[in-house]
Amino acid sequence: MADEAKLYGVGGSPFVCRVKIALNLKGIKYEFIEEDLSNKSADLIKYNPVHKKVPVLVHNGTPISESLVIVEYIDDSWKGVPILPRDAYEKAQARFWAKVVDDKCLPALFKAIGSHGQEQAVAEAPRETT
Ligand SMILES: N[C@@H](CCC(=O)N[C@@H](CS)C(=O)NCC(=O)O)C(=O)O
Repeated sequence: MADEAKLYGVGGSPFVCRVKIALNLKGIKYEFIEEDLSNKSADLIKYNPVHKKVPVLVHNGTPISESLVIVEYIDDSWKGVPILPRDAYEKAQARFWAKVVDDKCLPALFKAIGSHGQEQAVAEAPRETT
């Protein structure tokens, strides 16, 4: 049976983009289904009932949610260019830095982009982390 892959996403999302890069690195053909996040589809809610967020990859009818989980799933399920290191320590490091990006970098970026005036100046200013 040929693999069927569908990606539910939106344009401009770094989380969706991450999954598209993984799919492209592996050379996987997939159907992209554009979601309207102000009017989420019944499929999105069915496939990701916990968070109701994109991206969701549906592989042969089975849904996988959360971009980093999806990237690992793609790496484990398809041969070709490896995405994550095979060495356990190096893989742990890669997961650590991916989590830093999600927990620290992206929220700061979204705040800087989504605010104005003084709030934006504060969000953009470099600061010490403790
Ligand atoms: N931790 C999630 C974040 C996904 C996420 O925040 N997706 C946004 C689009 S960029 C979304 O679906 N938002 C809809 C909502 O919050 O209701 C992941 O890595 O997949």
